[in-house]
Amino acid sequence: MATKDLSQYDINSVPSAENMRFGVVVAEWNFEVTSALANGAIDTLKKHDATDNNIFVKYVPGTFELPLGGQFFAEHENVDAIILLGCVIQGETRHFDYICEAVAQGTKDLNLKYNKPFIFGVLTTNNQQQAIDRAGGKHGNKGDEAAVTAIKMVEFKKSFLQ
Ligand code: DLZ
Repeated sequence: MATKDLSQYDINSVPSAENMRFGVVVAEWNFEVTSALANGAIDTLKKHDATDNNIFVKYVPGTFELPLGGQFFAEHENVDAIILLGCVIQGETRHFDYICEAVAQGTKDLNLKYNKPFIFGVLTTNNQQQAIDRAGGKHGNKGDEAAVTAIKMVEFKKSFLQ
């Protein structure tokens, strides 16, 4: 996975997602950015053979709500991985720190609680331009990266169950 361009990866290193089922939770805050992340993630899942029938997209108000949205998916939908997409932009107060800390810890906790991949597709940037650059701009799309990570982690889990 590249660090400069979030969309650059070895296409042959990604297994087929033909029989995998994915939840995608998208934060509505900074929707110009998060909708681009979602488009990138969905396009990438499909590029690797996931079907529309196996991709379930839902929206939550903000990034803070992503872990709970992911938990609902784990409890009520038969999915192999859940991709959480958000964008937190630094403001004048410490709100940024609290949201970033909560969503990162919350996502980690979900992975371990459900023994299932919950992918951290959250941009945490100093300004809007940095976010746009990473949501289909000059640094690629973190949604693509999140989708590739989801597929790889589902395959990784499967390798222990065979
Ligand atoms: C309140 C807030 C602020 C200030 N900034 C962001 C942001 O940059 N990105 C984001 O996704 N959400 C933001 N929110 C909303 C919180 O995530 C959350 O929805 C509210 O605090 C309600 O729980």
